[in-house]
Amino acid sequence: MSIKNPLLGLCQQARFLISAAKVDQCPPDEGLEVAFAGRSNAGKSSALNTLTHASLARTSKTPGRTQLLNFFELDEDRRLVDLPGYGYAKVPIPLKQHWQHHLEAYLSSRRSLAGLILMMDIRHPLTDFDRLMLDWSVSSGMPLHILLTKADKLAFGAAKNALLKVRQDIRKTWGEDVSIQLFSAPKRQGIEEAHELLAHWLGLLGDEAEQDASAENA
Ligand SMILES: Nc1nc2c(ncn2[C@@H]2O[C@H](COP(=O)(O)OP(=O)(O)OP(=O)(O)O)[C@@H](O)[C@H]2O)c(=O)[nH]1
Ligand SMILES: [Mg+2]
Repeated sequence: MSIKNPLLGLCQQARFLISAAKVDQCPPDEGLEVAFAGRSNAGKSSALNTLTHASLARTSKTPGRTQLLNFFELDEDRRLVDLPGYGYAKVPIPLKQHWQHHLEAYLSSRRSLAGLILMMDIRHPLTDFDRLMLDWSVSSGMPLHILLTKADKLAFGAAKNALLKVRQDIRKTWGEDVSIQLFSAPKRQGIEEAHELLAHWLGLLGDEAEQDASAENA
């Protein structure tokens, strides 16, 4: 990218805002936010930390670590949200139902939600839960971008092939609007591509930023 992405500056000032166990504990539904979703252990918190160059979100070898919606503030009007991982079998059922209920309530009611980043472990893509998220996003017109995480676990060629295969499957079922890329937290792979997309969704680059600027000047 030739122009410096304005998101880089915002990442430097990113800070933890609040943990919400339910929708009514979320920060005011204003401005724009992008949420990180995916199966437990897919690497959501790691991706969020890698993309903000910070250790904001807690990561863990034990799936089911993130049990609340954790909000991180980039500036007054922009947030990132680490969502609870879905689909972890060892979590007691009432707790699982609690999360799923609140996750659904969040997804369906949050007006400031500008897009979803869906993390899928490159070795286990397109689980039933991923498919539900894709169905929901496409049917509700919510922009969705996929990070195929842990790409470092495969050799370069195998990772590329996995990307092509999953991309093809997604196009067939969910159409052209869902985008997908490789990502690795320890190798810091895929950061620039994800940053560019986040900056667009958060109104920092492209059409939205231009519209904002012209609205301010009007
Ligand atoms: N090799 C490798 N390991 C990763 C990568 N991303 C995450 N991990 C590891 O995978 C495990 C789970 O990562 P988290 O980021 O905590 O996963 P999560 O999706 O936030 O999990 P929950 O909060 O339980 O839903 C940790 O041990 C991470 O170190 C990656 O890109 N490569
Ligand atoms: Mg997590």
